[in-house]
This record gives sequence, C-alpha cells and structure tokens, in this order.
Amino acid sequence: MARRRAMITGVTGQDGSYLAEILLAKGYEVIGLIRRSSTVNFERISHIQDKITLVPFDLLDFYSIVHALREYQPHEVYNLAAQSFVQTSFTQPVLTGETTALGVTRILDAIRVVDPTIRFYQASSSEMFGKVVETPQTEKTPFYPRSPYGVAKVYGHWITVNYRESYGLHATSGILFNHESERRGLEFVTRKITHGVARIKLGLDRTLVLGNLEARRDWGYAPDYVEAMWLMLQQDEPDDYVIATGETHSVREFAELAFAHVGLDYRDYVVQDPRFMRPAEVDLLVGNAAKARARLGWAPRTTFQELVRRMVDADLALLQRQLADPRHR
Ligand code: NAP
Ligand code: G4F
Repeated sequence: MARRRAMITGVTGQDGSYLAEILLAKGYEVIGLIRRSSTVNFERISHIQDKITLVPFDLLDFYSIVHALREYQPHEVYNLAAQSFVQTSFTQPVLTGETTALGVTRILDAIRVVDPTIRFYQASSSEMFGKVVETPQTEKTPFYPRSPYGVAKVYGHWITVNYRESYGLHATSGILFNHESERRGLEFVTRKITHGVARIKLGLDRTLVLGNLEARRDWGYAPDYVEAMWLMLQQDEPDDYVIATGETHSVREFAELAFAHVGLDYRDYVVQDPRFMRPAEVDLLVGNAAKARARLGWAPRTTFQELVRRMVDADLALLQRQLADPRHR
C-alpha cells in the first residue's frame, strides 16, 4: 500500500516538530511547510530534517498553499502554524488576525478547491474560553476570548466547523489546553521559568522577572498532545475535541516547583514587573477531556510534576552544553 502523506504547517514550531516525529514513526511521508527567514530556524527539526520534505509557503499567501497541495497531494493536513504568542497579539493584532484567523480560511479554501477529500486538523486553543463561563471547560462551553489571539482562534475554529458543514470537508478542531516541553519557545511562561531557574542555578542570573503569578493553567506535555491530533484525523467523522489534563495550577506553583527541584526557594529570586501583565487576562483554565478519552481512547501520560522536572533538567543540560562550547562564550 502507498505510504500516507501528511502535510504539517508550523513544522518548525514546538508541536510541529513532535508531530513530524510521531508521523514518521507511524510510516507517513511527511511534508513540512516552512516560511522563509533570513536565518535558518530548524533547531527543533534538525534531527529529522533529512527524513521530511520541506516546502516553502506562508499562511498569508493563498497561492503558496494551493501550490503545495497540488504538488504534494497530502491525505492529511495539520494546520499548526500561527502567530501563537498571546502577549504579541496585543501589539500585533492585525498580523495575528491575518495569520491565526484568515490563514485557516486560506488553507480550508485551498483544500476545497484542490482536493476536498483531504482530512484537515485545526489547532484550536483553550484561549478561546478566555473569561470562562463554566468550569471545567468542554466542547460545549461558550467562548469568551480575552486577547486578539483568542479572538483569531475563535474565528479559526468556526471557519473549520463552517467548511465541515458547508462543503462536507473532514475538518476537525482540536481544542488543546496549554502544552509545554523542552522545545517550548523561551517567551512562554513555563519555559521562561525553567530556563531562568537553570540560569540562576548555574550562577548566570540572580533574578527571574515575571508578570501575573496567580493565573492558572491546565498544563500538559506536548508529545502526549500531538498523538491526540493524529487520533482525531483517524476517526470516520470530523468533530471537535478538548484535549487537557483536567488539573489546574498557578504560575506561582509552577515557579515554586521548578525552583524547589534545584534546591532553591522561588521567593528569593522571582520579581514581578507590570511589563509582563496583559491588558486582559485569562485567569483560570481547566479542561474536561472526557469526550477524547471515550471516542479517541486518549489520556495524558505525563503529570504536572514530571513536566516541570523534565523541563528544568533539560534546560540545565542545555546550558551546561552551551557553557562547555566555546562558540557560546
Ligand atoms: P509555535 O512553537 O509558536 O509554532 C508556530 C509555528 O507557526 C512556527 O513553525 C512558525 O514558523 C509558524 N508560523 C507563524 N507564522 C507563520 C506564517 N505567517 N506562515 C507560515 N508559518 C508561520 O506554536 P506551538 O506551541 O507549536 O503551537 C502550534 C499550534 O497550536 C499554534 O497554532 C498554536 O496557536 C496552537 N496551540 C498551541 C497550544 C500550546 O499550548 N502550545 C495550545 C493550543 C493551541 P517560524 O518557526 O518560522 O516562526
Ligand atoms: O505561557 P503563556 O504566555 O501562555 P498562554 O497565554 O496561556 O498561551 C499559550 O497557551 C494557549 C492555550 O491556552 C495557546 F493557545 C497559546 O498559543 C499559547 O501556547 O502565559 C500563561 C500565563 C498567562 O496568564 C500570563 O499572564 O502566564 C502568565 N505570565 C506571568 N508572567 C506570563 C509571565 N506569561 C509570559 N509569557 N511571560 C511572563 O513573564
């Protein structure tokens, strides 16, 4: 039987890199769509770069998507590309809308025109629940986004549902709660904390500057979550699924645990600065993934404590390697 082909937008990002790994392991031919940059940013995929086909495109450019679909004829498309940082969406709201919202329509419309049998996954977000109207949040919880990013993701979710209902596309929206890893971008709070803890432990910094310590998130481990994306596209019918751990923890708890893991007390190092506060905050997220458990057989495998320890250990190892490498001095 011919190998199944999967196309991943955002393959250079955290989730894209893990998804590419698991699809390769399942025997897929993987096409990674990348946007041009003046410097190479393949850190997360360098270990699998020779096993995947990298194709240039941009979410802002409709024809580049049409071209990629025509040329590579995927069976499945995973749309993970986005302007994904909430804080930046407040200062770049229009760009965020163009990529994170309208980018989804560009891909869906390209699929409709080129090959409507392609299965489509949209990376929707718990950020859509924003100022939550019920707890825990499920697929039926109404949205109340609190950032231009959240608003853009609500658009991306509904246009996915709309193309499913209007044109019969196999278009699925995965509503994923926060998921982190050693490959998380340094600007997100978990990685900012674990990298900061490692720097302090190694004597490279004395403080860690954060914003709101009371915000609560349902934090899972990214490799567990990309498996759910694949499971969604193997279902006979497209649908919407919440993916979450069902536990919520504050930024303060995350910091406390991360510092404690290296024998330090976070209160001696964490400084708060209004620069990292948001014009509107999402105070509490916690998801109920019962539908995914029942229909997909999916459950998270990594605990909050394991996640924190794993990320701190990875950052300590990374910095130690960099300190030993003269190119980083
Ligand atoms: P990420 O690490 O920030 O990766 C984002 C990817 O999008 C990168 O590969 C980036 O390319 C690409 N991209 C950005 N703008 C683009 C454009 N105009 N054209 C083409 N590609 C573009 O994000 P992630 O954490 O892996 O998240 C993956 C997806 O899931 C995103 O859509 C995010 O919004 C969503 N999501 C994430 C979480 C989470 O907790 N991680 C939760 C829910 C939903 P460059 O490498 O060139 O910048
Ligand atoms: O790590 P964050 O920036 O993630 P946020 O805003 O929850 O968004 C992430 O998860 C979403 C899913 O719900 C994704 F859709 C989205 O793409 C992204 O992956 O911030 C988490 C919390 C916020 O409440 C923020 O105010 O941490 C708080 N925080 C406190 N100090 C900080 C900081 N966040 C950042 N980035 N930096 C700080 O210094």
